[in-house]
Amino acid sequence: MKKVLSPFTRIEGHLCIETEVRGGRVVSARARGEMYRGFENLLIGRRPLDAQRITQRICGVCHEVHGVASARALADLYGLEVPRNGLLLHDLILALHMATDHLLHFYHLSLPDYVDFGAVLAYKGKDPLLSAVKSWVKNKKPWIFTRKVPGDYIRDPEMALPFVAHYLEALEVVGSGAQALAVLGGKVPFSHTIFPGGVTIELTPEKTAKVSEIVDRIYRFTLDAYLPDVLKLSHLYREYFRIGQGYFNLLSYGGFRSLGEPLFRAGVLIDFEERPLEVEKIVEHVAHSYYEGGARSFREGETRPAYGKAGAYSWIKAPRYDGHPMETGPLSRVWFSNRGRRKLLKTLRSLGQDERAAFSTMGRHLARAVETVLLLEFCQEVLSALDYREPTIRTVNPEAPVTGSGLGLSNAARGELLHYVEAREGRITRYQCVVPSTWNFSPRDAEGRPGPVEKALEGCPVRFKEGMIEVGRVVRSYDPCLACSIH
Ligand code: NFE
Ligand code: MG
Repeated sequence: MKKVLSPFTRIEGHLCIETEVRGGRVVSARARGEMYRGFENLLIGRRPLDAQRITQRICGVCHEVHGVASARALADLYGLEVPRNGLLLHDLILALHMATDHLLHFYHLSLPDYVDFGAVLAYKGKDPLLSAVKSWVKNKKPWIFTRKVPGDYIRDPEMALPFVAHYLEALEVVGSGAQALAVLGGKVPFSHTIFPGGVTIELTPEKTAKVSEIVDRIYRFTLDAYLPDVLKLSHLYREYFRIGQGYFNLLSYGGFRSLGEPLFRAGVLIDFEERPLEVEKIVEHVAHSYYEGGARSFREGETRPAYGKAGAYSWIKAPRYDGHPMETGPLSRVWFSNRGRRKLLKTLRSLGQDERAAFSTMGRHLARAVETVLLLEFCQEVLSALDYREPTIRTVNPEAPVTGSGLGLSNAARGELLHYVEAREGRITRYQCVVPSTWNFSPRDAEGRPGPVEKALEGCPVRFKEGMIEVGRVVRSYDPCLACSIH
């Protein structure tokens, strides 16, 4: 029986999940990116500095991450030495964005898969916010609270209400993260201050105090609410440590090096075996994607749309590392951080799970929460390492007739992000992005191997046929961004 989820909701962008279901399980799946945008092509012929403005528009969720990845590629192209404050600020913007985004993903995009928010109707306490939401739900019957696809939700009000309260509080916490990012980035969305040579900000104690206060607030919420809530969910839905297991392949570029020792190491895991990262092994296939041409290294990458191409079913390309489909995300970075991995494995053991359980629906949620703690502690350290007397940026002449290439290996909430630029006499001649959701949501490659999410869906139980809640939970554990994946 063929079952299709489209449009796939509570994600960014246009995703269709097609499944073949037999005997109550998914036997095969296809992830389809349903839109084309063409950022790589519209950059050709422009001045290189335009790229870190324009690529931020790839996504309304993770604009800063494209700004920083592009800035890194351009710094490499111009041969720029970024001053220490600039490196610290790039990392700070990235870490703060990622931590905030993880909260949004857990509370606002994922939790409605597990908790019946209609439980708020049973609220009898005096909390003004919950009481206000209760009467809103009672009077207006908003569908997000009253209509759900069938599923095994947490319905007992005593269990559900603390989740609802944190969902509401998280709206404010995430908003405060955006305020801090606006202090550092000039505005949100689409930062004005990120440049290849650093960040155009006048550092003042008032600004860093404001950002510190917000980071501390997000950190407290993470320790008091987010981590305990993920643990609670892990207890209640422990079968999801076996559902949604993929390839046991992970990709980490490493990152957050501005304080010296990197927060995450670079490396790859293939069939559970660790190897050093060799970036030249990254190749993008298009056999099942709507593009002309064959498999190409990002250095020779091209993007020639061919809608309707025989055998193709997605606008997402299929990146492979040494031929392997790779999962990337908080799990891949935490795996390559000694402190992060220890924390993750210790938590898994306390839940009676082994290390393979990390590669699962619930394992991804847990890794994301662990990463949030690491990122916020990193932000706190960076804030005290900034030096008000030193420059934050080294400028570059926007009209310099630069010729050459630049590579930016960077991080994003959903995984590892690569920007690559080539220029001739001050004009871009090639621009290629290999994006986290492109890795995770890739279609089959030239050898017919499914992408990571397609693979993770194989074997997924389908007890609730209408809406396929289990499939939704597996897919959302990767925090899909389709706008990014098709760029
Ligand atoms: Ni549009 Fe983004 C990038 C992806 S990660 S959300 O890069 O995939 O936050
Ligand atoms: Mg690309």
